[in-house]
Order: sequence, then C-alpha cells, then structure tokens
Amino acid sequence: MAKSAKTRKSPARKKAPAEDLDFVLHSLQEAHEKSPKYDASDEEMLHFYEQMLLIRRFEEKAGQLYGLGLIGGFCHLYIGQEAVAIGLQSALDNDRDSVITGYRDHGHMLAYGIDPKVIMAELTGRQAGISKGKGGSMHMFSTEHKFYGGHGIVGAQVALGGGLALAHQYNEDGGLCLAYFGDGAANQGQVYETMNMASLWQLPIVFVVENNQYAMGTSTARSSAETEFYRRGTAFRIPGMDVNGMDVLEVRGAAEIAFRHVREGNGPVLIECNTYRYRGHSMSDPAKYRTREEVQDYRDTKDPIEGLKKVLIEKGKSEDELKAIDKDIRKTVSEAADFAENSPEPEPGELYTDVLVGEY
Ligand SMILES: Cc1ncc(C[n+]2csc(CCOP(=O)(O)OP(=O)(O)O)c2C)c(N)n1
Ligand SMILES: [Mg+2]
Repeated sequence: MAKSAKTRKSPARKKAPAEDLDFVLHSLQEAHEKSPKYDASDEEMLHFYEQMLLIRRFEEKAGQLYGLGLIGGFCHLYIGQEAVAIGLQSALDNDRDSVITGYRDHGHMLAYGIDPKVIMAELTGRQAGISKGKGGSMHMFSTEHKFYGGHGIVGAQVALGGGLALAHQYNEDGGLCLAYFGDGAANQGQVYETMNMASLWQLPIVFVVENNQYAMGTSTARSSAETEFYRRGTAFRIPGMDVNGMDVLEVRGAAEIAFRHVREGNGPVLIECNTYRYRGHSMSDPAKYRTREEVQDYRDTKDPIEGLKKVLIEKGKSEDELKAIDKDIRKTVSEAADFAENSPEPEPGELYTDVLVGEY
C-alpha cells in the first residue's frame, strides 16, 4: 500500500531561520559565479566535444532525412543547444537518476551514449527504433536508461518529473530527476504547482529551463513578464542558477553544484541554461520572427562546439586531429541513416502492444 504523505519517511522542510533560507536561495548562484567552469580533464573535454559534435551532425542528417520525406510528423532539432544536454547529463549517475524532457529530445537521448542507429530508426518510424518506431521524434523513451520521454504536451513533463522525483524519495534509491522544459513551458501553471509540492516535500529534482529565447515564433520578451527564469523558483524557496548554456564546462560546473545540493537532501534546484536554437521551432518553421543576423551572430560568436574546439586547440590538439574526429562522426551518422532507411517498419500487430487497451 502506498505510504500517505503523513507517513512518508522524508522530512517536511526543516525549520530554519529565515536568514538561513535566504542564504540558501542565493548560495548556489554565488558558488557558481565564484567558479563557473568545471575543471575537466583533457580526456573529458574531448569526450564532451565528440558528444556535442555527434548531436550536431545527427541533427543535420535528421533535417536532411526530413526533407527527403523519410521522417514523418513533427521534428524539432537541437542544433545550438548541445552544451546543455551534454553538460548536465555527463554529471548524472546513470544507475540511479532519471531524466524527462519535451519533444526536442534527440540530443538528450544521444547524451546517454545510445547507438545513433536506434535513435535514427525511431525518427524514421522503424521497428528497430528505441520506441519500436511508434513514438517518432517527439516520443523517445527508454526505461533501461531511466529516460521517461519525449513529451509533446508543453510543460506536462515537469509534473511527471515531480512524480519521478517522488518515486526516488519514496524508494530511497538515492536518485534525482532532471526535468527539462523550455522558456515557453515556463509560463505553464502546472510548472509552479510542481515547484510548490517539490519544495514542500524536498523532492530530489533539478528543474532545467532550456531558455533558447523563443517559444515557437514568440520571443521571451514578448511572452514573459520575468525573463530571468532562474528567479522563478524564489516564491517556492527553490534556489536558482543562471547559467551560460552555450558553454559545456559552465553547464557541467553548475550541474556539480546543483546535484550535490539535491543529493544532500536539500530539495529542488532550478537551473536556467541560456542557449539558442539555430534552426526553426520545427522543420515546418520559416523563422520569420527573427533576423538572419541574429542567428549568424550566435553561430559566429557563441557556438558551443566552436568554443570548446578553441580550448582543445589551446591545450595542444591539432586541427587535423579534430577534423579526423568529425570525419568519424559523419561516418557514424551516415551509417545510422542507412541503417534506419533499410530497416523494416513495425508489424501491424504492434499497433496493439505498449498501449492501454481496455476490454468493453
Ligand atoms: C499544452 C500545449 N500548448 C501548446 C502547444 C503547442 N506548442 C508546441 S511547442 C510550443 C512552444 C514551446 O516553447 P518552449 O517551451 O520555449 O520550448 P522550445 O520549443 O523552445 O524548446 C507550443 C506553444 C503544446 N504542444 N502543448
Ligand atoms: Mg524555447
């Protein structure tokens, strides 16, 4: 039988003097500002580079396959935002922690190191896909990896993430839930209902706003009274962190601080990763709501992959070595596309599996 809220072992918020709570509200941001970048080893840095580049090349290929009609339905690309998923997910404990996100989810799946073939097969609706070809771009899922989607209803994943965090606490498994959502989703009511309960029950959850500056065609300035999203947890006494989401070392540095805080039983943290999507909202977006110059400026001056490339070169990697990595990744992605194209579609009988079918 489920435990009632009263008998749950976890403590309700520990009573502390107001000054202490105010200190906690700002202390994570202060710690982050003091030492914003993760001190990565050369090996880790190269790994982050390879993972971000894999997402970039994979997404470019997905865009092409969409153009060829091989991907049906919606398809939202993650190009520009690579540092967010890699910086955060590289800090997870994959044996315990869970992740949930919206529909812009290919990068989060690739960040687990899952074979790109399985993800491309899902995009193209093939049996070999991670959701047996029945989820497509927006509904990737892997219970094996504790990745709970892939959700098309804006903001809904946040409340579900609250549930995942409650399960971590209830089962005392030591895990935390990483719940991603967009700047647009941040204006949904259920986000704040979840924040309230998560803070009240001190649930192990890290809320992440991937602020890519737009919700479909609407800029944050046009949609949001408070565009500094990391402040949005303050009313619920959830500490916020303002993070440069175009710098993988900064994102990872913030993850270290936030995850430690949550794992120590202090309740939720809200991280805002400031980032940018280079492509339209989805493949059918002509992106008339912003200028070409704006996009170009991000590509030229803030690109997460180019930024890390510079650091790697300073550390002694040669252009040739990095080119060879790119070549290998392009090959992996091409093979994933070939695999997907040549894989069979699900059997019609699959229509009746993995769904709730009642008998009437
Ligand atoms: C409840 C709900 N309302 C509206 C939509 C339509 N919709 C799909 S994506 C989107 C914009 C969300 O933007 P954001 O949260 O910033 O995420 P991003 O696409 O930028 O990653 C909207 C309004 C939806 N899918 N669900
Ligand atoms: Mg957005």
